[in-house]
Amino acid sequence: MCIRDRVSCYIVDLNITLKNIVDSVEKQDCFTAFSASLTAAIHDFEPSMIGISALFNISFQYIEEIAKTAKQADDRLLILTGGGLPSAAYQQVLRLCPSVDAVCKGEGELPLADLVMADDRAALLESHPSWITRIGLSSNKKPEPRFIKNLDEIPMLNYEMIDLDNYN
Ligand code: B12
Repeated sequence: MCIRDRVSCYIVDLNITLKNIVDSVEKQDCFTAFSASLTAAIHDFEPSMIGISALFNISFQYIEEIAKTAKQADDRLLILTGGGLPSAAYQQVLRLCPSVDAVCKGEGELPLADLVMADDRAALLESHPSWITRIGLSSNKKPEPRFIKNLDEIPMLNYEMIDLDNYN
């Protein structure tokens, strides 16, 4: 079975939620607004996994808040994180963000595809070289990135998943 038949995705871009707060005259706490955006999307889309992308160190404070909100909306959700920050600081993320289930080290395309296609996702997270969980951390696992050598293998982005008017 092809990955596209197995999975459907939904993007919640919290930068847009943040931009809406900044643009609005009514000042609102950003954590409250992030929680509202995310909870509405979870109830509407009913995902089985959530991936949180964190590029910069300054994003650290948001990871657990977002993960906790997601778990509160549906405690069966598998909460994943990846990006520059979790890749570099996977130990701190797993120790300090109790609502996060697993961290991906490095490029996400292949590890995420392997996870989505796995029959036993919990087992895959333990056996896969690029994923790390608290169990892996306790056994001193060192996650390794997996690179796509031929970048032309990556399909074009599906721009229909976002509203381009929100971007410049
Ligand atoms: C493009 C870029 C920018 C752009 C766009 C930033 C943006 N907001 O998107 C611009 C020019 C605006 C920018 C600005 C800044 N940047 Co900059 N930027 C980069 C750069 C060159 C590439 C990032 C990128 O888009 N890569 C391509 C994407 C596809 O890769 P990726 O995000 O890593 O995602 C892959 C994996 O990480 C993983 N992944 C990501 N998320 C997830 C989630 C899950 C669930 C999974 C499984 C996997 C996964 O899969 C993805 C695909 O393989 C990096 C250096 C680098 N080589 O990474 C620096 C970098 C991220 N920037 C950096 C910095 C410091 C900044 C600034 C703070 C600089 C400043 N003083 O103003 C500002 C911050 C602006 C802001 N608030 O956004 C630092 C961050 C350091 C740190 N430890 O925090 C970096 C690492 C450069 C460096 N070495 O100093 N930046």
